[in-house]
Amino acid sequence: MKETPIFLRACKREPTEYTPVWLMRQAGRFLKEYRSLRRQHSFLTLCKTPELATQVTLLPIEKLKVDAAIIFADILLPLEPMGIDLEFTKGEGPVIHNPPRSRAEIEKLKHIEAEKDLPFVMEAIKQVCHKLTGRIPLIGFSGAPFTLASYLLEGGGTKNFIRTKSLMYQDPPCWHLLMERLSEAIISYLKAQVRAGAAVVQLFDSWAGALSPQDYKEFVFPHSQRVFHALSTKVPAIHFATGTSGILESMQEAGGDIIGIDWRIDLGEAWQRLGYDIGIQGNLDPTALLGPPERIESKVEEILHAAEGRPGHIFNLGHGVLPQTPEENAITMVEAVHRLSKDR
Ligand code: 1CP
Repeated sequence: MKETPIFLRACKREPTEYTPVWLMRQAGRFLKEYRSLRRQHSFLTLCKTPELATQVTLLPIEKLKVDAAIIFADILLPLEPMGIDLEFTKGEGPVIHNPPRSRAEIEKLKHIEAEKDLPFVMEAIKQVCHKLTGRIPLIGFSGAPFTLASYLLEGGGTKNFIRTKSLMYQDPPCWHLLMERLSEAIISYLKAQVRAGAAVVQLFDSWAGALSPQDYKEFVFPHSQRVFHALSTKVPAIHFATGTSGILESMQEAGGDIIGIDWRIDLGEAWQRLGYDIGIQGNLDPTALLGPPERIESKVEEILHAAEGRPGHIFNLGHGVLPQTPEENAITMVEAVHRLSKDR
């Protein structure tokens, strides 16, 4: 019988010989081969061509020696079959051309069936799993309701969440309706990814830390909780956000087997607050990978020290790897995590 991969054992908080590690956005823009593929194909073409998405997913695996793969896709993909006109523009990131501006437009958002509406993602997952042959697990993912709602309402990325928070405060029933629609789509999308072979899922609530603790509880928590309830017991789930200091316990209550945190909070402190019957993922500042190898190594050591060798720590950056990151520095980080955690 094949041994369970170390990453999955850590998800269950079983002791492992070393701390497993992966990098958020590891399959993207910081890799030379990715940039060269992007000169030939648009981002959406890469996502919608399973052979290409498979190739990109596998790029970092051998190169970085990470302990998990993450399917090459984007959190915004499920918005398209909901009726959203989505474009990825050069240098500016995602643009939504028809953000809903009224209750009627929110009501018009289509219900999706992920296998039918996003078949290319499921096909890519199958192909990746076939190639990985169970050596390391594949992580499926989705945006969380709040983070998706923010892109949808703002028409792209945002600093101040003006339209998002305005809807929340001005028309709570309409806000909750939007969050319900998004939650349904997310549940369908994540369940389909698990059926296709994803062994772990991560819910990216990247911008949930922009909310007050009270607003998180009232406007976000019930919807994220519904998503985790719908998934529970199938595969381990990672619940990630940035700026989580004010919402950490609420995130935990909403769900997830592992809580993903960024570098703005000490990992040891965060884990103590959560209690040790839940796993933790994080939390190196991605900017640290721009520094010299000695600094990377000492930062890795700091985080391993904060985790105190407890089972259930998954090493990661606190947010996505920056496009400017030299590949060799990411390799240095992964190697340091493996070596230094073995020695502990
Ligand atoms: O490892 C990987 O790269 C896997 C695939 C992946 C993932 C997990 C991509 C590819 N996107 C994501 C998640 C994602 N997308 C998040 C959550 C993680 C995070 O907070 O960073 C978010 C917020 C997005 C939205 C998005 N898509 C942005 C950010 C915009 C903003 O507000 O700043 C951008 C720039 C994209 C486009 C995108 N997605 C992925 C790639 C490789 C790219 C760049 C496209 C290109 O090649 O030009």
